[in-house]
Amino acid sequence: MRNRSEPRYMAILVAALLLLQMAVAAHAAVHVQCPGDGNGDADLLDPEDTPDPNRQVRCMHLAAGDGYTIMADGKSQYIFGFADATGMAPEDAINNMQMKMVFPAPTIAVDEGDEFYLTLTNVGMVNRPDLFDPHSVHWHGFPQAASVFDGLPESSFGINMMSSLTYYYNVVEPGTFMYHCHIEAVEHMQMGMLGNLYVRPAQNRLPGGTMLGSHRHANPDYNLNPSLDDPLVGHKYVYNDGDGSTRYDVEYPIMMGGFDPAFHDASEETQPLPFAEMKDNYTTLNGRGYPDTVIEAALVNNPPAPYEAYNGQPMNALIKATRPQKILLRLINLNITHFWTLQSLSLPMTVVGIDSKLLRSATGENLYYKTNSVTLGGGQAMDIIIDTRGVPPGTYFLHAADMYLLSNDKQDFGGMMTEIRIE
Ligand SMILES: [Cu+2]
Repeated sequence: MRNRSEPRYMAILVAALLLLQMAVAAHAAVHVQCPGDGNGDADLLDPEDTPDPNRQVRCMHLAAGDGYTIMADGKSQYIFGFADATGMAPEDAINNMQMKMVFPAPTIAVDEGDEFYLTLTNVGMVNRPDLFDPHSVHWHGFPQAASVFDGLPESSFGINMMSSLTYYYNVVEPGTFMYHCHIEAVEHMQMGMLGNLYVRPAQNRLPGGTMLGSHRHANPDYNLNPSLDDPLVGHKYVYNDGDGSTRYDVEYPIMMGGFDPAFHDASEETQPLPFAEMKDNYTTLNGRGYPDTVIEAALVNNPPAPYEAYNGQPMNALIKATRPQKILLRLINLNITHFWTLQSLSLPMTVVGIDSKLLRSATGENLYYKTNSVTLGGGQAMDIIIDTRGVPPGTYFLHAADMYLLSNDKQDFGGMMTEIRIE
């Protein structure tokens, strides 16, 4: 019997591997899979698109790579992240999206019953060409039936630089979830690969007039034409509650988090990364410290030359309502260093869901509770309703209970705080 480690066999093996690698490299390209999409831009509203009217198909194209944010004290912060490439020709995505990542990642909002095709393109780390990190998308807390699309490096794969993959989600469950890159998770999550994600329930799409217990559901556009039903028109609920008790008027996804400036600086300057010393001295809501949380416009970053400035933080954390509206806060913590406690001292919050589940006992009683503070660990989610009936108009604050967190690194008065403005 021949010894397989003979030099001749090794040479053949190496040659075969090289050939295989070349073949893979030749095919590495951006390919958007989206049924009915005529031009590959993951947007189904173009004239050449032919979406199947019998399927609830929704598509999105995300890019992954690096970029910059600006902290509330003016510090420029290097990040890894995601950005929205939907609507872009696939062949343009890499060039257009390099050094354009945003924080938090683009919010993903889908409906129960959707078939969601999410293309992820890894455009590479422009500022760290020594890194050849793959990226992935992991929907935290979501019952993903196909482990290959779950983004875990142990049971799935990462997307290599200059290539793409389309994840498929059969959106079977409503709730407030979150997503992040799962490759080298501690590093890539601290660096900013985190996003809000939620699924609206099928109950939103019932015909108007349907009785949910004693609650009469309203859905005017469905009653006009079921095929044009917009899940955002008519009554909206957090879950399929069957009794209308989770109905809300306006919704705000809010991500609690933080950045460790020493870790980000070390990553930008190619230093050993201080994992065990990680300390998030910038505390944020939707990626901003107060008072940036209440600026409605996108924040323009200030990256070092030769990079060009862009809107690195399009999302704010300002919460607005007109009485008697009910406000839904879809609160998540995707932070890897802290439990956070958020307080709303003047406005009672009703918790109706925890960790993507309606808060209900096994025998069907609502276990909702009123509170002025909530504490979430990393990976936890809460659905909170604030009822503005009878509330005096004004500006209220939602902020970290730990007072030392109300700072932007060395700058006092800021950090994890936002305003709830009620008219
Ligand atoms: Cu990553």
